[in-house]
Amino acid sequence: AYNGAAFTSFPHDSEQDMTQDELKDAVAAAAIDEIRPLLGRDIVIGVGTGSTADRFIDRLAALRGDFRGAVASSEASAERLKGHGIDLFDLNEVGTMPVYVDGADEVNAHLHMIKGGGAALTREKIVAACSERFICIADASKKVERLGDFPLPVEVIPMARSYVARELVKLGADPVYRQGVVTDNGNQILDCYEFMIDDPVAMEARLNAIVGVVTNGLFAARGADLLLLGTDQGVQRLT
Ligand code: ABF
Repeated sequence: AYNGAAFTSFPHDSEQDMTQDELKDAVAAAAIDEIRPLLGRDIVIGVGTGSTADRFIDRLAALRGDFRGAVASSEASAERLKGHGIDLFDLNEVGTMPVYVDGADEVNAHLHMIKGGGAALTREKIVAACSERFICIADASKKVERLGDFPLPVEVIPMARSYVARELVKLGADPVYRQGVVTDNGNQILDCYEFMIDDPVAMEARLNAIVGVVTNGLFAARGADLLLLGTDQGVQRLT
């Protein structure tokens, strides 16, 4: 539910709408404020993937000395973190982390998300599972009533691709093979078009049960704990 009390206004001309990039910057900055109290010399944080997460990574650089390092949810984010001199850790060395910050492709009022537009869904779901709090950062265009306008990505073992696609058709989806994309785990992606999702928790489990599916892009069983949503009126804080 929207927590109306927690709303940060932007110091900008209200006559002028902010660009999507400005909204992404605003939520990245808000996420830095949110995690600052959690940081400490022994703290490792989870860091996500995508253009919004990139802005968070760039701002994290200024806090480099205040925490131990990060676990990245993709090779791309790992490179960016490294470029800022932030130490990277293997998740197996770290255990549970206090917080994971990442973007989303769609998010609903329950803070269920569709993720994986950038093909990093499997590592994102693993890092999220190992984090006490998931902070989702997104511009207002990502907020939806019902998940599914954004094609739901499903990561599959390559030899199972056609089988999984047939199973997805039975569920009502129109799966399309994302040509030329190999995930960080060496797998392939099917994007489910025409697939509006009424019960994200049930559908996440249903898709996970298809043999050959590695991960699906529904983050509902473990959704976000906090959504920082960039709007023209300010950053909304939804829990
Ligand atoms: C990651 O990056 C993904 O799960 C999602 O697909 C994407 C969002 O990217 P952006 O912030 O560029 O819209 O969070």
